[in-house]
Amino acid sequence: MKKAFIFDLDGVIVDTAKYHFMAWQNLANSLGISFSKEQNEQLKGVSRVQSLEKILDWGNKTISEEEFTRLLSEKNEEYLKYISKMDTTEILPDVPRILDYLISKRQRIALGSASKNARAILEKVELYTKFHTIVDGTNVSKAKPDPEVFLIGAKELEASPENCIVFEDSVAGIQAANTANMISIGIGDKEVLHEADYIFKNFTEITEEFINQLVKTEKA
Ligand code: B16
Ligand code: MG
Repeated sequence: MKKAFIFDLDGVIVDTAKYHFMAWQNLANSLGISFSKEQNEQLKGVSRVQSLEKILDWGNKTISEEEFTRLLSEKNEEYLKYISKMDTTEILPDVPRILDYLISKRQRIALGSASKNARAILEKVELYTKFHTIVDGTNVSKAKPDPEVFLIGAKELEASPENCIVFEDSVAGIQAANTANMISIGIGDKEVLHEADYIFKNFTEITEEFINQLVKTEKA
């Protein structure tokens, strides 16, 4: 029974939401649209294109296709400037402990992220080599809550969906894992992520015993 452990990136491995926020806020302000931290929450796990669509919608703004493409690349350029300064100190608590424990137990590990910058971020925080496969925004055509990103990860790790365990911080990501019939583990607020099979505030709460139990369990 081959297991696969699939990790989301933003909000699970690193907190890049703050950088997305700064870049989207500058873009929104340049268009005369106000953009709050609460609205940024709604962009977690959402693709770049859909994020801009939402911001324009909130500001009641219509723009040309050309302008849309230009704004997308402007936002990404600013975001890339922020992530170019990232280092290992930005890894969320106990993520390396869990990854190293899984590796010591010969478990297979995938990244399942909506971000097209996932590979660059993993390189910056020196975690790239911990993953057997990386599925990101460059590999998928359908965004979470569609399960495509996790199903590709499962296929690449040769595990059936019921033998996959997904770590996610977004509601859309938990729904994607559940739709795929995978075990979903919410990282964050239990009120927000109540649809998950298990919920933890962060990885410091996850014990080796719990991981051992996951290695043995199959989704009913
Ligand atoms: P990019 P995840 C997501 O990452 C972010 O949560 C979301 O806010 C962002 O818009 C999306 O990646 C696309 O990112 O602009 O870098 O392609 O949580 O799926 O790891
Ligand atoms: Mg996320």
